[in-house]
Amino acid sequence: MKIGIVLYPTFGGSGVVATELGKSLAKKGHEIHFITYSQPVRLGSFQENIFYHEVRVSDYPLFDYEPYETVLASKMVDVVKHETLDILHVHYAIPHASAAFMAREILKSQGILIPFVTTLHGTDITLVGKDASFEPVITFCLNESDAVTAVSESLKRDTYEHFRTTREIVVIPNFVPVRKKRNDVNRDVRRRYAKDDEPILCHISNFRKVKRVEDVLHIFSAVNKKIKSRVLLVGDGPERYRLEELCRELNLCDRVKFLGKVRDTQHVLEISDLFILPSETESFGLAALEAMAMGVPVISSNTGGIPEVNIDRETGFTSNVGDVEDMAKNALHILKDKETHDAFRHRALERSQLFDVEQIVQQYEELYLKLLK
Ligand code: GMT
Repeated sequence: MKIGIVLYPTFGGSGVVATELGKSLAKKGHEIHFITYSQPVRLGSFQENIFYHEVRVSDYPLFDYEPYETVLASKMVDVVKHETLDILHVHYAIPHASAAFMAREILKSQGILIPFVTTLHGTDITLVGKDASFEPVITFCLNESDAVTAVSESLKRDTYEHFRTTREIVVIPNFVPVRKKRNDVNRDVRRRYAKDDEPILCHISNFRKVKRVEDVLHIFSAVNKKIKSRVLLVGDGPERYRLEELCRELNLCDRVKFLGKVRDTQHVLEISDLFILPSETESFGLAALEAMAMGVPVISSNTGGIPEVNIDRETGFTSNVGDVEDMAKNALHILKDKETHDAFRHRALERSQLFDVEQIVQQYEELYLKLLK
């Protein structure tokens, strides 16, 4: 098949999922055309069957806001026509599904029929979706998509709760490349961040308020009082300055490392002992799944789709949002001895295998084929 994938190209989970999906489909022989405004972060170097079409919005002096959605729709029309695509798969309802709707209708008027699949990732539904001004557009796009998928059961429920749609929503969870066993830890690399007997806690996000990264520091502070440890914070975003301030207030600067944005997070996870995800809301929690796939147990909140990924007392622990005391207690429980830690590591790795990229990508393939029939 020739598949157009429209995505946000950033470090965010939806961009990662869309890019990894395209890469896997390309390896299976499909021709993949990424359509977005800059090179997707996880795309990497030259790969067979992969093409990237950049959407360029000119700076018109007349407009206060660049008409990205319109330019994107025109680009989709162009790529579908000239690359003879079979299907479009857009990640995020706004503005990608509305642009896809426009493109599909333009193409229809020219005698070209192409279906589009919309995948919901969360923020469009749970946060932006609650902003009433977007509701009519999102509802319309859901109803007009040829198929709608959501990355968790929780997101599917939220969508039905907030939007007046009767459209069937198929849950296709996010995925990871799975491993049978943990990668060997590069001791030299690890020693740059911690002594051998100091556990490394890790958090990866875009440092938005919804991620509650301050909680990570409070949890770490409590853990560090009992077991001398370190924390690696990966990512960047609006909360970064506040977090740096908090480190100073808690007197933890020498134990907290801000690594900034990291493209290939698996190397950080390789040397980590515990992953912390205390989010206010999370439709899935891809970062937690990526940690589990590296054999890193997860301490998380129990919100949204996280409990579909991180199983309480099995692959880590889940607590109420904001209950940093409970999260710290649970972290200490996992780290209390090697045997307990290894058991959690093992179960985290094992559970991640249910989200095997090979199997999940096949579900998308089957969905495309069904629509093309
Ligand atoms: O979490 C973010 O801020 C990024 C956001 C995105 O759109 O890239 O992530 C959403 O999609 C991910 C991939 O499906 C999910 O794993 C995240 O849970 C979801 N984020 C939220 O729901 C807040």
